[in-house]
Parts: sequence; C-alpha cells; structure tokens
Amino acid sequence: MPVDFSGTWNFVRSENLEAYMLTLGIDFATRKIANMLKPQKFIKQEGDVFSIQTTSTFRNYSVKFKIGEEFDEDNKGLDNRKCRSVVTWDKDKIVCTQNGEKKNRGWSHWIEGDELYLELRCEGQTSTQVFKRA
Ligand code: VLP
Repeated sequence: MPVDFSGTWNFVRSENLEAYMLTLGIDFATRKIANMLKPQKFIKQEGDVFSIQTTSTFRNYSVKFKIGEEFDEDNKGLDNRKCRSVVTWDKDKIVCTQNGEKKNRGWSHWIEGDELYLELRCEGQTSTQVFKRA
C-alpha cells in the first residue's frame, strides 16, 4: 500500500527553523513571529496529485503539484523567491527540489506512525518540523 499523506496535521515541534530562515534572508521581525507559530497542514493526495496548504495565524501558503512534473513556485509570503520546483518519490518520501537562486533548496515529507515530518533544506541548513494527525 502506498503512503497517503491526506489529512489535517497539527504542528508539534520544529528544529533549526531560525537558521533555515536566516539562509533565506527572512528579516528579524518576521523570524520572531515565525518561530512562535504552530501551523496546520491540510494535505490532499489524489494519486500523484497533491495539494498542501499550510495555515497559521500570521500567513498561509499553498502549493499544488503532480509528482514528476516541474512547476513554477512563487514562495509568496515566505521569501518570495521564484523557483522551478519538482517533487518526486523516494520510497515513501516525497522529495521537492526547488531550483532557483538558492543552492540545495528543497524539502521532504514522510510519515512515521501518526506523525508527519517535514525537512526543509537550503544551502546546507536543515530544519525539521513535526506534525501530528488531527
Ligand atoms: C518563512 C520560512 C512564516 C518564514 C516566514 C513566514 C506558512 C511543504 C512546504 C509546502 C513549506 C513551509 C515553509 C515554512 C518556511 C518558513 C509563515 C509560515 C506559515 O511547506 O509542506 O510547500 O514550505
């Protein structure tokens, strides 16, 4: 059975978000707010088509993609840099490569038990976020 990411996921904890945001050039005030947030993720997976909505009291971010198909990503409300992104399967992980100005930028999602993991990568910094199924 292939993994199904669909569902509502509530923030549990994050690691190293500050360093990740610094590599993206996020300003001081925004970082202070972002570090306090407990975002929710709403994921819809239909075959190889995904939509991921991240919501918070501060800002929201949505992305839609099909596995293996490149798409333009604007990162609006995050660092606002445009990327050419693509998501692929690596066993039971989905792995996004965000090609653009920042080197080695991307993220991965996977599930362990009832927890959703998100690893955010940019230029040698890695931040991990953990969510629990609502
Ligand atoms: C930017 C860095 C905080 C901080 C400023 C704004 C949206 C995979 C992927 C969907 C993400 C989440 C990015 C979090 C980076 C914070 C506003 C936070 C709420 O998720 O699920 O593409 O990239």
